[in-house]
Amino acid sequence: MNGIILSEIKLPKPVIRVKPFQPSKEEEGLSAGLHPVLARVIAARPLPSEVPILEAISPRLKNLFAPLNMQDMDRASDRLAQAILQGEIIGIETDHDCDGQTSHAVLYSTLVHHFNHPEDKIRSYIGHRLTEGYGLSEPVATRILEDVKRPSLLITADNGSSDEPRIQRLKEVNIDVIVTDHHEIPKEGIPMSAYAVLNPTRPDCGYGDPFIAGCMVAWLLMAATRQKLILNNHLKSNAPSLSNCLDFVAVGTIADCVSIARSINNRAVVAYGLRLIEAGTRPCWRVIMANIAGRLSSEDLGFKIGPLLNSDGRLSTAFGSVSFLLAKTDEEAKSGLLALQNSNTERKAIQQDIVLKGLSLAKEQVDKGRYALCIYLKAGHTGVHGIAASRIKDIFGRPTAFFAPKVGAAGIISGSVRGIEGFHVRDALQAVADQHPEILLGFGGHKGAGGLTLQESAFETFSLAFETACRAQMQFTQLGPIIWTDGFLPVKQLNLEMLDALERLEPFGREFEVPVFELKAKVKEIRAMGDGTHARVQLESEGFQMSGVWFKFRQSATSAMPVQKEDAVKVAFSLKSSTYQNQRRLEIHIVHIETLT
Ligand SMILES: [Mn+2]
Repeated sequence: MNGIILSEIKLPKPVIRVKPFQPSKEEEGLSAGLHPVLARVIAARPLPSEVPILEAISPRLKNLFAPLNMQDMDRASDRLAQAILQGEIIGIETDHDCDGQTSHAVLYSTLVHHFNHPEDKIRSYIGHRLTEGYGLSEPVATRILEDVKRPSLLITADNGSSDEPRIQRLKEVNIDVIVTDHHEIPKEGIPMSAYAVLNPTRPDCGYGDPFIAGCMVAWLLMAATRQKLILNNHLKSNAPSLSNCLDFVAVGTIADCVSIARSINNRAVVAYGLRLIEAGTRPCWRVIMANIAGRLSSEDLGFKIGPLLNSDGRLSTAFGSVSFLLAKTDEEAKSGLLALQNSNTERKAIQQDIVLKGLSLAKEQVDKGRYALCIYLKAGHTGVHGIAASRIKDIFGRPTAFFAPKVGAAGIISGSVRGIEGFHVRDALQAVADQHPEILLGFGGHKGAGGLTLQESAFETFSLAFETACRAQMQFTQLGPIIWTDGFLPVKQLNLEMLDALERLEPFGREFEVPVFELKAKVKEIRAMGDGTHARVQLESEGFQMSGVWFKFRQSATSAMPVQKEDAVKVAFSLKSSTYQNQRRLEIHIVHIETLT
């Protein structure tokens, strides 16, 4: 299978479809004075209905929900304040992904810079992805127990809700554990041995927003603790607010793919954090901004900064990323960035190889009529199978599980699952577990994504059970790749004013995607550029001529042209701008072109 090239695999062609929208929301937007195009865009995104529309689009920090409404927050922040006042050794435990890294940075920098806790009284623990797995695992718990400077208080972030047995081990030697997490509570309930469990998905949680990321839960703990430390006179009443740490929260929130529509908290912190990053408030942002031209967008967080930080945790521990985020000087940040760029390049090469191999296996399953795709590569890499699952899910428009051997555990494989619109990953895994309790060694996740471990010998059984679970859920779901759009945009509205108006809807992210529009046109010319996988396309529509850029329009420079001159087509596109000789110009970015017959 080595050496296979993408162009040998005939991939399904995406179809362009108008995303469903709520006419009543469109009305509300129009009455609030929104431009008709914006009102229509908003109506196709699930903003919370109880908040006035303009406030939901652009919430302020003062709209953030109060931390103390979270179940256990009072108890957790009292305990943390006590540990600070008494100079206890405090441990921070997080995963290696971007949400974990930024959570780590929030906790660490707040303890040191806001609460003046001595750095030698903070212990950092990050699970090694390949050898220690996710969460507060046995190896991580053992490391904590054997630490020469053992903490008396441990804060987990972005994990811990499913780690009762390890938390119990720590409790036995009087380590208090404050769990801060946003993953769904397991069937068995919250970890009873924890000192406190902060998790907005707890059924008894009064916070009111289950969509926040792990780094935001960690930030809320610190915000509540700040209030306690002011009451205790450890901090002055005018001590700086923790809003200057929302840069970290913004990055973790976007990278963790939580909803940017359903949560005004997420919208507010991402919008605020973006401006901190853009202003270069830390050495790490200053060196990153040197590589980004113009205004920083939420897409930059999602496609540039997130993957860069994540690459470190994929291949080793994530200490490199966390140290980069916390770098004290620009020099330190520069060398950190270089190391991250190298591991990102390595990650991309490994990923490309694995996606290619996975594609051909996936294609065989699609040809057999499978709804769900289950791929196991013996030579896979658990560090990138999440991204691989995501790519293959997009290409075939089907739920995808991607497996590789678990490092250091003979006969065990671990998998990442990614779902499509209208599908719940964790529910599907739960259905498999209910039907075959013996085969799943462990699993977790939420609606869009999940992970699991299996005996290698159970792979076939899992594939069939997962297929059954998917079919049960997706009776009415359309399979195959779909490009969702916000409807037709008249050619005369293709201008910079329109783009400026659309940019006021920032931040974009999951469930609040960058608007994509459609138009009908005739292809006047298509010309490959760059490495031959990008094209410039001349179009004619409603008597106007226009030109657009179509990135990755074909799999390789030798693949056939997907459209021909004079074809009547439907174009899905988004609006961007570029600056040339100080002149800002509108750019049409083509997402897909469908030939009309
Ligand atoms: Mn997370």
